[in-house]
Amino acid sequence: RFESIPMAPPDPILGVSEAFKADTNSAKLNLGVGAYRTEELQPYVLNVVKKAETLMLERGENKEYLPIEGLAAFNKVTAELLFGADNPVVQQGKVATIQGLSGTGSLRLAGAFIERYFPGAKVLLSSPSWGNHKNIFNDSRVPWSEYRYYDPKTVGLDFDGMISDIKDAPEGSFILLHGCAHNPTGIDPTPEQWEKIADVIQEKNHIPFFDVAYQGFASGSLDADASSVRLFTARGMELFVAQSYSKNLGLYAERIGALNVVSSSADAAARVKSQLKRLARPMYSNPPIHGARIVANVVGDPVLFNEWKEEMELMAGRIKNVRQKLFDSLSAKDKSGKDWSFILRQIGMFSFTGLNKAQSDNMTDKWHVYMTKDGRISLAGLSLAKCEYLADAIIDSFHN
Ligand code: PLP
Ligand code: TYF
Repeated sequence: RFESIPMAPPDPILGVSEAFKADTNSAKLNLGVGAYRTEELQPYVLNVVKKAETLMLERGENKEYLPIEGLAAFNKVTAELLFGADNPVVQQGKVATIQGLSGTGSLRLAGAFIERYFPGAKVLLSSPSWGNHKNIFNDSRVPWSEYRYYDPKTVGLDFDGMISDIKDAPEGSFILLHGCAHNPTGIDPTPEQWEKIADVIQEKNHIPFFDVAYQGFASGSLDADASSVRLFTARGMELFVAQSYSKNLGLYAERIGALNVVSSSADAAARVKSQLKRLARPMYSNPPIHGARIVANVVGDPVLFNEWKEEMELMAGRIKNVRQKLFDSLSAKDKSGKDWSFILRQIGMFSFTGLNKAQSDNMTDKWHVYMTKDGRISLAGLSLAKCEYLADAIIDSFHN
């Protein structure tokens, strides 16, 4: 009976890492997955994470099941980190927070909630968006479509297109927004543009649905990177936020994140939370404890919290340095007169190079540079030492 099961295609992002591993060329570079590497291109475990884990061992904590909604201390600090501890929505108990299986699992839980309580409602995704968004809503049986976002002519935001598509969506749609450091383009709206986005969303009774996977990685400031979400809550809007600690605490494999639902009253928030628990129970029963404890210890402790901010600035700073060096190398080497300044305008872990599929294939086949076929490169996987090589590869591929 299993003979008829067809082979599934590999994940377009995680599949790149598989191909990279199989390549024996010593010049190879993995710029596929958005995972932070040191200048030596090694994975990095944050010092604050090690300290939190030492604390946990010393305390001799047990491995009992968590409640369905996760670790209470985690849920408290994660909502405060996102909205701000003094935010009225937090103070007034209007936020239902449930620990999720990192960003992905939190998005998926939101998908299940939308499917059950907003049947037929559409989710609008940016074009382009993180590839897994489509999979998540497909499997949740939530219809989705796209709004214009990236403008290849300016390598910038198609703001008018975005506004017009959000306006044209059926009333009461869920508008998925990247809270900061848009993946894959690295292009975020300005504060003024966020206000206008909030205006049309309110006009059309849409529901904002933020995906926050890079808090602290866009500007280097946790508060500044949450300003988009806070701007919407300040307007009293009901909304969703999926959070992830994969990148900013380097907890990729711990699968730690949260889904926050802001309601117009504490009563509604309690009911929403009860339904989220009901949805989570048959899917995974309850979430894992280790990452939740790490986050609770780091974010909930003023000393570790400050150390975390320093380490995050270090990570964000290293990415900014390779961004600058890559731009300098491209500008110096490329004789075609092409303007590479878009690289400096993009923020976060990625650069959207504008390389098309054939050119991206050339990067991999000829230069052993592994990247996604949409032309995205992860600068978090690049070192200063490799910038010149990468610039040669990009110039060759562009003019190929
Ligand atoms: N959302 C976006 C935009 C992402 O880039 C990612 C991946 O990093 C995620 C969500 C979810 O990642 P994770 O499930 O590891 O938290
Ligand atoms: O875009 C990225 O590289 C990250 C990592 O199924 C990622 O979001 C990629 C694919 C995936 C989970 C995480």
